[in-house]
Amino acid sequence: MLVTKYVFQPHGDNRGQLIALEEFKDIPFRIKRVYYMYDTETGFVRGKHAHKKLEQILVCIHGSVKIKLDNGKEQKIVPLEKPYEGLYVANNMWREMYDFSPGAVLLVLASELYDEDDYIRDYDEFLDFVRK
Ligand code: T46
Repeated sequence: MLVTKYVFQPHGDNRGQLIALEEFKDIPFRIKRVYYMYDTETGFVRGKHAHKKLEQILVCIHGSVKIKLDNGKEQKIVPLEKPYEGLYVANNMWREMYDFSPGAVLLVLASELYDEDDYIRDYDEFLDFVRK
């Protein structure tokens, strides 16, 4: 299973670092939505679903988190712990986010607006969907 991690270019100087993300340049799709999660306690698992159409880039801009990706055939665990790294998550991919460090902030750049109909929240339904 191919895992695509982007390494973004920091614009650093003696004041610190700055990362800018532009659609179709740094991000391979039009960014229609940005959301982020914080205050997720270690021990909780988020996600546990797939999307039929949505593509995303996940960036842990503070702290660390682990992402489990599952395409129905293979699984990979990808640690995100650098604010300049972005994990591409394609459609038809089951994802789980866990092991959030205290204070972790996970930023998500999404190719679509929020649409509950795009979610597959049942794992067996996901397996049927990807095997069709
Ligand atoms: C994903 C992973 C990485 C909204 O109202 N608008 C939004 O854009 C989003 C993302 C969520 N919500 C509401 C829906 C729920 O009532 O926020 C609540 C929490 O959402 P959810 O339980 O889906 O959050 P996660 O962390 O399990 O999953 C989220 C995204 O939903 C999902 O698309 O890929 O992050």
